[in-house]
Parts: sequence; structure tokens; C-alpha cells
Amino acid sequence: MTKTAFITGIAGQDGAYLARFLLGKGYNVHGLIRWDSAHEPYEGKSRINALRLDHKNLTLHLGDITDANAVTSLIKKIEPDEIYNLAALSQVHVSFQTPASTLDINTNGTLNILEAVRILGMEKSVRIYQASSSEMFGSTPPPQNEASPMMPCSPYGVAKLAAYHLARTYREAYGLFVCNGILFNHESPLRGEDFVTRKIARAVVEFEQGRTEPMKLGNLDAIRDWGFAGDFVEGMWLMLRHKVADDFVLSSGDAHSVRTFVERAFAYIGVEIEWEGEGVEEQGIDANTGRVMVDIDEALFRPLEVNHLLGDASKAAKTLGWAPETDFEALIGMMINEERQLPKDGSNTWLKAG
Ligand code: NAP
Ligand code: G4F
Repeated sequence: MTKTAFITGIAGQDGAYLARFLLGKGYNVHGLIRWDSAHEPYEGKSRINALRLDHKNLTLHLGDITDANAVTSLIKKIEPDEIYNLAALSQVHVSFQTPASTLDINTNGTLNILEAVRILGMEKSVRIYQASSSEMFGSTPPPQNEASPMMPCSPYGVAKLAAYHLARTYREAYGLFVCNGILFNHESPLRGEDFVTRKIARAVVEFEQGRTEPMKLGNLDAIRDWGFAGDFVEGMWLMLRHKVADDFVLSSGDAHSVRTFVERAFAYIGVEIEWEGEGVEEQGIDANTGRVMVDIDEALFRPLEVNHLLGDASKAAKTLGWAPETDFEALIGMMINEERQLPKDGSNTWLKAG
């Protein structure tokens, strides 16, 4: 029988990849999209365009995860078999500037989904994926797995941790089938433009095409475990196939600093970067020409930083049979190649190509 999935945050990076994955499996996919994302020239719309809006099994619903009544009536109408709750304010730095709305979207938004399923008596018929995050580990030393202490370092991390506990509580109290996917950083050509990997990939291609202004970055020494979003959405789906609801880490298991990402990205276009100076005076220099390619901007540092994330996804490997396919170098190459092909109007063709 055809399954029906409801994806909140469908206009985001993961929403686009997940929708494509589920449509490919024959699902009817319903997506929640904010009204301002549904219109050009917002990048959310271009991701949805890349999905082919006219797919006969894809239905978009205008709405907001913070609107409890609207969320409840939508779930009642859609009668989904699976809900993937991806909607979030996902920019960690921004969460320091908008802490209250971060909690409203990331925590209360999750509560709205859980409560809707409970109030509608759908506990036994719906399986829920909750987009939890490695940011919840915060200052806990690496490697981090499902049993590691959670010590978040941002309003974003705190909001995600509260949502994680709400999901666990609803699972235990009301028998909801809800899984927390504790996902480490995953990137793609569809990554939002202000996340560091996409920002670097874009700048590198701009340099290749004649850019002269140095790229500005913040903390070069933060270490992240970067994987490919396309691999990770399959893990979300696999969690909902498991016989019991549980929590799973998904990660590549390979961590690098932002500095290394910069070096490898420039190396991809044949530029060797040498670092000179210290602290905010540090610069990344083209070793051949002496040109400054990277400057440090103090404003891009966060009030508190998560220094080192390195995931241990052995539980997901053993229990779900999940393994990422795309390694660090392949991810960088994919992002740069796709950035090179972006049309001048900024719309992203990746999913059409894929
Ligand atoms: P993303 O690209 O920022 O997508 C998030 C989506 O949520 C956006 O389309 C956004 O809509 C939507 N949204 C924000 N506020 C909303 C609201 N009030 N009502 C309805 N929709 C709203 O993030 P992503 O990278 O795809 O991540 C997906 C989920 O996984 C997020 O919950 C994120 O926190 C979590 N996560 C991501 C990673 C990662 O490395 N990517 C790792 C761990 C966890 P607009 O387009 O209108 O802004
Ligand atoms: O790319 P980022 O903004 O991602 P961050 O903060 O790790 O968060 C992402 O991954 C989380 C999972 O661990 C998700 F839950 C979250 O939703 C999001 O998807 O920053 C990565 C690192 C940080 O340490 C940051 O300080 O890069 C450092 N950085 C240095 N310069 C920069 C910049 N980050 C950004 N965004 N922009 C810079 O110019």
C-alpha cells in the first residue's frame, strides 16, 4: 500500500533530499512550507523547484510549525504514516541573536507535532522522526555517541535538547513511535549559503572566476564531522523502519577543522594556502602569488563555540545497517563542481541533475 509522509521543513536542505528519496520509493509526500519560502527569489523555493513542484505525489501546504492548531488540523487531514520533523531555525550563530524564537520553533514546534499525534489518537498509526543534533553534545569531548553527556553551548543546542527530551518523554509516556536522529553536520550543494562549507565552496569558485576580495571567516579551529546530506536522509528513513522506536547517531566518523576544509577546497582548484599571522590577524595566502584569500572577521565568532564534534555511528551501522558512502574529499569535490554550474540567477540545479 502507498505510504504517506509529512515533512516539516521540506524547503530546507534535508527536506529536499528526503522528499526526493521518499518520492523515489513511491510515497505520497506532503510538505510544510512557510509562506515567505514559497515565493521567489527565496532559496527555499529554488530547492523546491529543483524537486519539480509538479510531481504528482508531492503536495505543499503553507504553514508554520509554531501554529499548533494549524499543525494539528493538517496532520488530521493528511493522515500520514510517517512524520519527519525537520523544520527548525538551524543556524547556530543566529540562535544567539534570536533565542526566544529559536526555542519557539525548535522546541515548541516539536511539541506541537507530538501533541497533535497524541490528541488525534494517532499514537499507533504514525511513526515520527525528530531532527535532533550533535550540537546537543556541545562541550562533551569526542567521540560522541548516544550515551554521551549532553552539554549544549547555544540556544539552538538547548532548544534541540529540550525537543529531544520531549520526544523521549512522549515515547515513554504515551507509546508514540518517535525516533531522535542525532545527526552530525551534513552538507551538500543545497546547503544554506551562510553555513561554512557552502560559503567556502562558493568563495573558492568565485576566486576561480576572478574574485579579488578575500573571503571572511570566523573560527578556523573548530572541528566538525562532515558528511553528505543525501546519505543521511536514508538513515532517517531507516530509523522509522526499525521494529522499536529508538535514538541513533548518524555521522561520517571523520572530523576535520574549518582550516582543513579551506585548504582542501582551495587545493581542489590547484591553490595552496599558507597561513600567516595569529588570532584575528591571521590570513590565508595563496602560496604561489602571495594574494590574500582568507581574512578573519571577529563578528563571525560565536559567543560560545562547540570545539570538537566527532560522531560514533556504530549503533546505526549495527542496528539499521546504515553507512555513509560519500567521504570528505568527495563531498568537497561535489560541492565545488555543483557551485561551478550554478546558473547566474542563483537557482540550484543539483536535484534535477541527480
Ligand atoms: P535548513 O536547510 O535550515 O532547513 C530547515 C527548514 O525549516 C527550512 O526550510 C525552514 O524554512 C524551515 N522552518 C524554519 N522555521 C520554520 C517554521 N517556523 N515553520 C515551518 N518551517 C520552518 O536545515 P537542514 O540542514 O535541512 O536541517 C534539517 C533539520 O535537521 C533541522 O531541524 C536541523 O536543525 C537539523 N539538523 C541539521 C543538521 C545538518 O548538519 N544539516 C545536523 C543536525 C540536525 P525557511 O526555508 O522558510 O527558512
Ligand atoms: O557551518 P556551521 O554554521 O555549522 P554548525 O554551527 O556546526 O551547525 C550545523 O551543524 C549542526 C550539527 O552539528 C546542526 F545541528 C546545525 O543545524 C547546523 O546544520 O559552522 C561550522 C563551524 C562552526 O564552528 C563555526 O564557528 O564553522 C565555524 N565557522 C567559521 N567561520 C563559521 C564561519 N561558520 C559559519 N556559518 N560562517 C563562517 O563564516
